[in-house]
Order: sequence, then C-alpha cells, then structure tokens
Amino acid sequence: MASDDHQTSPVSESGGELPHEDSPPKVGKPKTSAAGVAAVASSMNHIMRTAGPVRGTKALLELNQKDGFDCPSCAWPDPDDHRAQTEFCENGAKAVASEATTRQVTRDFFRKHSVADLLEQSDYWHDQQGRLTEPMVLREGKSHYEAITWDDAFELLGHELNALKSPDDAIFYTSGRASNEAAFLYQLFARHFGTNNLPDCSNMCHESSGTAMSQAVGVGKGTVTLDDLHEADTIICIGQNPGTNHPRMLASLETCVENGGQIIAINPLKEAGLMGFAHPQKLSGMLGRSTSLSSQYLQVKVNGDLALLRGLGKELFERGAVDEEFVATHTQGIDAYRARCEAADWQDITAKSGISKEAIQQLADTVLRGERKLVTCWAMGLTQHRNAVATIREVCNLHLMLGAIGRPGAGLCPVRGHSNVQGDRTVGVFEKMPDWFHDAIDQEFNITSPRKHGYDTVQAILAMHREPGKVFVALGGNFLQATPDTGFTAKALQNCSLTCHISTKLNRSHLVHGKTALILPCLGRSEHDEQNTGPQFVTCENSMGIVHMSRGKLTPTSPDCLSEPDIIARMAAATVGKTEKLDWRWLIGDYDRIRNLIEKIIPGFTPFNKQVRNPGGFYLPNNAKERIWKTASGKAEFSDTELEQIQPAEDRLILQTLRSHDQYNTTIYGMNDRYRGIGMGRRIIFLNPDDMKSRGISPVSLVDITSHWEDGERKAEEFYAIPYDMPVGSAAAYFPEANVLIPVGSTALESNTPTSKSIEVSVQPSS
Ligand SMILES: Nc1nc2c(c(=O)[nH]1)N[C@H]1C(S)=C(S)[C@@H](COP(=O)(O)OP(=O)(O)OC[C@H]3O[C@@H](n4cnc5c(=O)[nH]c(N)nc54)[C@H](O)[C@@H]3O)O[C@H]1N2
Ligand SMILES: Nc1nc2c(c(=O)[nH]1)N[C@H]1C(S)=C(S)[C@@H](COP(=O)(O)OP(=O)(O)OC[C@H]3O[C@@H](n4cnc5c(=O)[nH]c(N)nc54)[C@H](O)[C@@H]3O)O[C@H]1N2
Ligand SMILES: [Mo]
Repeated sequence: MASDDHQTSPVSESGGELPHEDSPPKVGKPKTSAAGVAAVASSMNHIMRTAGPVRGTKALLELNQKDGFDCPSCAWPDPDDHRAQTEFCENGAKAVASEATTRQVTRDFFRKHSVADLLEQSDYWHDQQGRLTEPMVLREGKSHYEAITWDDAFELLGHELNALKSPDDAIFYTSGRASNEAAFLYQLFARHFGTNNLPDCSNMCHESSGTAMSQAVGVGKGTVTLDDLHEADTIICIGQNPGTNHPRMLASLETCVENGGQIIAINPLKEAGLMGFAHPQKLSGMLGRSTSLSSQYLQVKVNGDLALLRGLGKELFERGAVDEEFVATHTQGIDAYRARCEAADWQDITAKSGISKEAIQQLADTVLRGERKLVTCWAMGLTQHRNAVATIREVCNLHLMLGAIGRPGAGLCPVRGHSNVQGDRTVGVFEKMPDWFHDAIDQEFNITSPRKHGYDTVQAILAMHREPGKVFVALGGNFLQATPDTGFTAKALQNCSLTCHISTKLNRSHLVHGKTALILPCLGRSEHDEQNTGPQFVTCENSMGIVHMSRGKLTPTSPDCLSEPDIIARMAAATVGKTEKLDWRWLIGDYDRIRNLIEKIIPGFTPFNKQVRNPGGFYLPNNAKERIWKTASGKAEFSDTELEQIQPAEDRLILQTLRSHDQYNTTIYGMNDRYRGIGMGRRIIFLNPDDMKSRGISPVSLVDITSHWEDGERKAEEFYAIPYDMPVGSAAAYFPEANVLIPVGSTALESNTPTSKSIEVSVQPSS
C-alpha cells in the first residue's frame, strides 16, 4: 500500500461497519431469573474448551482468593470475610478462559494472515485466535505484521515520540484492566515526557458519575460497602444489568432480600438478573429455585430517569420526608431543589418517564420503609446520556434529602466497570489531575510536569482526526471498537504516524493503524510475573475503594511476553531515559519500589506495602462516607436543574447500545445472549412490537438504522429486528456493532462521555 492510499483503508470508506451476519439469530423466550445450573455449565464449558482441564481448573481455583489473582472481569468487590472456594461467576470464568486460553497468535499467524484479511473477520473470531506471544511491527506500506525484538520495538517507539513537534502530539490511552503499578508508571512516563494526554475508558464509562458526585458530595467514588447493601431497607438498581455485567452482585441483592430489604429495578428492558436469582453456590439455586429480587420493576423510557427521579422527589417533599437535621447540618441548596420539585407537573413527569404517578407513589412508599436505609446502584444506563450528570446529581439529591449517605445501610453506589478502572484514576491516569498531584510529582521527581489539561477520549479522537502525525499508545483496550463513530475514529487512528498497543489479545485496533504499528504482548493477570528479586504481585482497587493484591500463578503463555510495568518502564527508559531521581528499570526489579512511590504521592495508601499484604487488602479513605464534604462550599450540595431530556423527532426512536451476555466490552466470547433469549446473532435491534408494526417491520426481518445528528446521518444496515418488552419509542442494539451510529460530537454535558445510550434513530425495513 502506498502511503497515499494509507489514508483511506476499507474501514473508513465503509464507515467502519463490522462484517454482516449470514443467517438470522435464534430467538427464544427471555428468561425471568439469572444464574443457576445453566451458568455453572456455561462457565465450565468456556474454560474447558479454551484453557483445558489443568490450566482451566487451576485458574478458577485461584480466582478472587485472598492469595490468588483478581478477576479481570468486573470491579465488584469480594466478601471481606468468608469466600467460597468458587468466588467467581459465569462471566468471570469466561474472562479467565479468554485470557488463559492455550491457543496462540504467533509470527506464523501474522505471516499467514494479512492485515486486510484479518479485518474481514469478526471480533468473535479475533478473540478465538488466542494470546499474542511476541512483539510485532507493521512497517509503513506493508501488508503483514512481522516479528521485531523488544529492544528494536522500544527504540522505534522512543524515536517516534521524540520526533514529535510537541509532547502534546502524543496520546496515552488506558483501559481499566491495568494494575495500579502499571497505571502509575504509565502516567509518570507521560508526565515526564511532557503531556497530560491521558484519555481512558473511564471517559466513556463512569465519568458522569465522578463529575456529578464530586460536585454533590466531594468524592467521585461510591460510599458504600457490601455490608451496607446487605443491611439496606431498599436498593434501587437503575440503569444497570447486574445479571450479565456484575453477576456476583446478585448474591448481595439476594442477601438484602433475605434480610427483609426490597429491590427496585428501573430499566427500560426486563432484565432476568433483576427479576430473580438462583444462587449457583447454594443447593436451592442448584435445584433451580430462584429468589425473586425486585419487588417493583419500573420500565422507564430510555433517558426518562431524570423525570422519574424528579417525580419521586416531588412525592417525598409532599410527604414531608426531609431529614431536617441532616439537611441543616450537612447540606446546602435544598430550597431551590424543593422549588423545582414543587413546580414539576405530574403530566410532564409521567409523559417524559413513561411511569405513572401511582407507580412513583408506590416507589415512595418503599423508600420510606424502615429507617430509610437506601442504596442506589447505577451504571451505564445513567452515565451515557446528554443529561447524565444532571440525572446522577438528582440521585444525590434524593439521598441528601433523606440523609441516606454516610450511615450504615445507606449510600451511593456507582457500579464500576473494569476491574481496576477506579484504581487507575486514583494513581493519576486522568487528563486533568488537580494541582496538588502535580506539585507532589514535581517535588518527588524534580521535574516540571505539564499543567495544561490533556485530551479526554473524545478530544483525542478529534485531535487525531484533525492533525495528522500523532503517536497513539494504548495500555490495553480496543480504542477503535470502544469509541463512538467507528468510521471517524478509524480515520483518526490512520492519521497517526505510529499506533502502539500493549495487549493480551488480538483486536481490531491493531488492524486499523497508523503509518507504522506496534503490538507489544503482555502477561495477563492470571500469569506468574517474575522479576529480578523474585515473583511479583500487583494491586487493584475495586468498586468499593478496597485496594488488594493480585498474584498470577499460571505459567505465562509465552516467554516473550513482558509484564505491563516492565513494558512501560522500558518505554520510558527508551524515550525520556533514566533521570537523576528515577531509574525506570531498577524500579521494575521489585514492585514494592513502585508502591513506595505511589504511597509518597497519593494520600491514603500508607503503609502501602504492609497493609496490602493483609488478607483482603485495605479500604482507601472516603470523606463522603465520613460525612466530610470536600466540595466548593464545604457542604453537600443539592442541584437545581431543569427537567430536560432527549426529544426525538416524530417517527424516530431513541436507541441505547448495551452488552450481550457473551461479551466483555469489545471482546466477544460467544454469539449468544442467553437471558434475552438470543442465540447466534449480534447484528440485532430490539424494538417494541408496536413500533415494529407501525413501520411495517416483521419479527426477525432485516432493517436498516439511520442515526440523526446536527452534522448529518450515519447508517448501519441489515440488523435483525427483534420484538421485545420495552417502552414504545425505545430501542436497543449491541455495542460495538452499533457504534457506527454514535456521532463523535454527541456527548454528555460536563463529563463529555459519548451518549451511547441516547441516539436518535429511524428504522426501516432493509430494501
Ligand atoms: N460480563 C461482562 N461484565 C462487564 C462488562 C461486559 O461487557 N461484560 N463490562 C464492564 C464495564 S466496562 C462496565 S462499564 C459495566 C457495564 O455494566 P452495565 O451498565 O450494566 O452495562 P450495559 O449493558 O451497558 O447495560 C446498561 C443497562 O442499562 C439499561 N439502560 C439503558 N438505557 C437506560 C436508561 O435510559 N435508563 C435506565 N434506567 N436504564 C437504561 C439497559 O437496558 C441495560 O440493562 O460492566 C462491566 N462488567
Ligand atoms: N456504544 C457503546 N460504546 C461503549 C460502551 C457502551 O455501553 N456502548 N461502553 C463504554 C465503556 S463503559 C467502556 S469501559 C469502554 C471499554 O473500552 P476499552 O477498555 O478500550 O475496551 P475493552 O473491550 O475492555 O478492551 C479489550 C482489549 O483489552 C486488551 N486486554 C485485555 N486484558 C488485558 C490486560 O490484562 N492487559 C492489557 N494490556 N490488555 C488487555 C485485549 O487486547 C482486548 O482486546 O467502551 C465504551 N464504549
Ligand atoms: Mo466501563
């Protein structure tokens, strides 16, 4: 390929669409409860097929044990005291199976398959090929990746980075699986190099939660522990599908119900895991008996949550439910919020939310039971909308008016995604760290770190698209498939002089590349990591702020894989070199040395190396949990926002993009979505049966989807239409197949998170 055509690969021309599917999916009845024997069977099947009985069983027995490795799947915490021998779930097992696979992608594989051939394959096929085993390079104009030595790879990277006009022409992306040690070194390298361009997957994930909670309660993280969930009178699960994405959370919901608590589900779709749970580690669950979970299921319209929460606030004010003492001592701004609620009109509330006044009153009855110990759990169903920050602040408003924060059984629970996404932020992976952090690293390392804020994910895409010649480095992740506007992002990556990925598995971001591309294969979390002073462990922070160790035990897939910290240290050594204060390569000899630096820079870890060796780890301090408010005013703050929500033009629908049961973000483990009754298909769109009828769309027929945005239309063709129990006007399709439809410019106010759950579309039968 001449470097001129390099700008237009098949991907950007076709808008980045994934291969179409030849046959329709199998469609069955959606399930009404999650887990049980089928989940156990499914996890065994995945792990035995990919890792084999010996490696597979060893991996499962080490998973989430106090001396084992942290599950690479979600960020749900492990119980503090008793852990079952099998403290994992079906989807954790799939994640481990995908990493512990004995299949390998070697230089022979890349000799056999050109980049163009590989692009024709599906994401599922890519994952099936196995683990990356040695560093590879794709040289300018070449059609195939070829092997490169580690030294040459680092020299190439260092050379490209140092040739940039400005350090701000480099972009260092992070995905949330990176350990604290890797993430800390990575941001330190970026800041020594001279940039704050540290976009991460959090920008597309819980950024709205962090933004809203920092404003409201001065802490961007959850304020509850597992015990709080178990003791709660009421748990509201809003915009979240734990049966698939946080299966171990179902055990906590079950405990809450067994203790007399009630679960409220707020979701446009009836999700099996919110309705019932058959505990796979209990006899009753194995026998197929499930515990009913939610006592009320509110099928809100997509993006109707702000209206619903406003209605609940209105009802609670009318009933005089305010915790006056808490509000007077700890908060400010309730009057404006009260006025908003009082002025809100029930007709408007019910029209916008799709939920009746009676149902909202019933919800108020539930919330006011007992000691009003309320926990609200949420995830992407709230964070990925234009008004996401306003909606999450409304959640905070309810907790503040009830004093339901910083006391046992009550608090805020943004349920994190990646297993260490929260820790990566804590240790400095953020494009706009506060001044105290920069002051601390400047003093410790005798540098002048850049203070200008860096790019977040969307700003990074726009910058790469606009200005050719940048260097893009990724610590994990699959940037092309995870980001919005796939065709646009493809062009952005293709504009780079170098794209470089530290990865465990092959993915599409390796195939839509800069002029030159590098793949640097790393150890997975389940694998043994040996350095100069002996075996090492790393640390992670879960969704509840517990920092704990993770020690891999499996034999590495290949002797040519390096650990993430090692790769980053070598990158740094090849680019900025050893400094008077920092010998990158020495640090790697013993990860305790990295943790000593983390402890010096970031408050709350001391004594890191000691307390992380306590079985189960330690809690980081959390001011909001102690009712200390680090906000602008020193008090917890109510918000006062207008009741705005996305209003599609007539004949259009609001499309949300979500995860199937067989995927981990962009990694596709299988082609089924068992709980929703879907087999062997991913190019599908769930629609309300009435919306199908009025458009002349018959069940399981092919439709074309067009999204509408101020800059024009985007299209995704040939999706199978599936009738589903969901509100009129709402639609759902899988991520990443539908990402071509998400305009790069459509982001949440304040947090700049892509609106992956609010896309205005029209749908018509395929011609
Ligand atoms: N197995 C597995 N586990 C995972 C992941 C995975 O892909 N696979 N991903 C990890 C990551 S990074 C994350 S962030 C989490 C994601 O965890 P979730 O947020 O649970 O993931 P989504 O599939 O995006 O599901 C969003 C849910 O929100 C609902 N929803 C959509 N729009 C709205 C709305 O407007 N209002 C309300 N109330 N609900 C809405 C959807 O119907 C769906 O049930 O899971 C983590 N864990
Ligand atoms: N439309 C739409 N888009 C979305 C979302 C949505 O709901 N809808 N959700 C968003 C969310 S919440 C998130 S978090 C992002 C996720 O965005 P990313 O974090 O970028 O994507 P992942 O799919 O989690 O990354 C998978 C890749 O990580 C690599 N990997 C796996 N394990 C390791 C490891 O241990 N080390 C290293 N170095 N690499 C590893 C593998 O090569 C694998 O292919 O996507 C976002 N995009
Ligand atoms: Mo996420």
